[in-house]
Amino acid sequence: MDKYGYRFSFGPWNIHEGADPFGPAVRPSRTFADKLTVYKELGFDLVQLHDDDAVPNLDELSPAQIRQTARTLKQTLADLGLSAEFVAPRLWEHPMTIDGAYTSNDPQARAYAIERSKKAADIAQELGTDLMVLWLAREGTYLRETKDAGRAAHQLLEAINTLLAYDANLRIAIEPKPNEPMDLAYIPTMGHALALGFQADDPKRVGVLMETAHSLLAGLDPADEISFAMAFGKLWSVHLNDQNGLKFDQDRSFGAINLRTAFNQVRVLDENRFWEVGVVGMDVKALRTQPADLATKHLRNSLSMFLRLVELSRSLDQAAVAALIAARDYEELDWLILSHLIGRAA
Ligand code: 3MF
Ligand code: MG
Repeated sequence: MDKYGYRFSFGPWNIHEGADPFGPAVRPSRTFADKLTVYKELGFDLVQLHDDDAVPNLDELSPAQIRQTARTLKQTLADLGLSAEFVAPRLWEHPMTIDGAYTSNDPQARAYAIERSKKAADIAQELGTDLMVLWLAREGTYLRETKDAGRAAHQLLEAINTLLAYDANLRIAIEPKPNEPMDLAYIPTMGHALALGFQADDPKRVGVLMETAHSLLAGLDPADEISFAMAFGKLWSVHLNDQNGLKFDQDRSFGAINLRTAFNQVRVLDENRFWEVGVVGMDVKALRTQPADLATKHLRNSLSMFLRLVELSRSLDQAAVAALIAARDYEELDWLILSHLIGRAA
């Protein structure tokens, strides 16, 4: 925990080999165990996990074996002073999920997705976290005519209700994203995710995770997405990162591209006391050019940027801001904020 009470997390996928669609890995793989050793060094206390990060090859294991492996991991994490923030079912790599999971046209694929998600819930329970994150990767279409978006909404709702009934303590945070890997994703924004959650059988247990890059790809302001979810007590996690315009999902270090947007995300998180309700997750990737022994600096940079922006948010001259708002002198307010961000007097 930092001096402001925030706790930080990232996932093992955030230390990666640098492969992209046009080239292979450029850094050697680090084992999961090895990755776990860097968390504390970098100031992180919690680990975000896909179900198969926690329990490799879970499709080949019995429910009892899955639970046993998860229990062992819980101890491994505890020995390092770490705990799990959430478990996310990985519903986008298995052949059964090629054309969607909960919204696949194939009933067998839909059944696979539900069974797999139940296993993820078991893993979360064994790891001592009640939070499941649903990134709905392949729930969408490459071709609009292939699925019915209304039917898909009901299929997604049904899947969420099934999971809520399966585990009475489970909370589900939907992580919206408008595209990639699909051309058009269902549940592209916070608004879609919240609407779905409010329709669930137990709406209190459905919330959201806001990822900066995903909001930017949807053409939305990440700070407003945060505020909208927090207005209803629904923001349970974040994936802070950054994104340079409308292209592939870049997962750049937090604040590296849109510094003022980063400031505003931190400002609204801090004003709404996010440290009391959730963990600050970073979903960032090192640049492909980064040498292997220096390939955790994106995590360090993102966490340090968050803390520096908390400092800037709290040291903003609130009386001056209020006076400029009252005078409707927004140009002067613009200058005040920019000067504050670059550390100069207005
Ligand atoms: C994709 C993502 C994912 C999710 C992760 C946990 C691999 O754009 O952001 O990262 O964050 O699956 O939900
Ligand atoms: Mg993410």
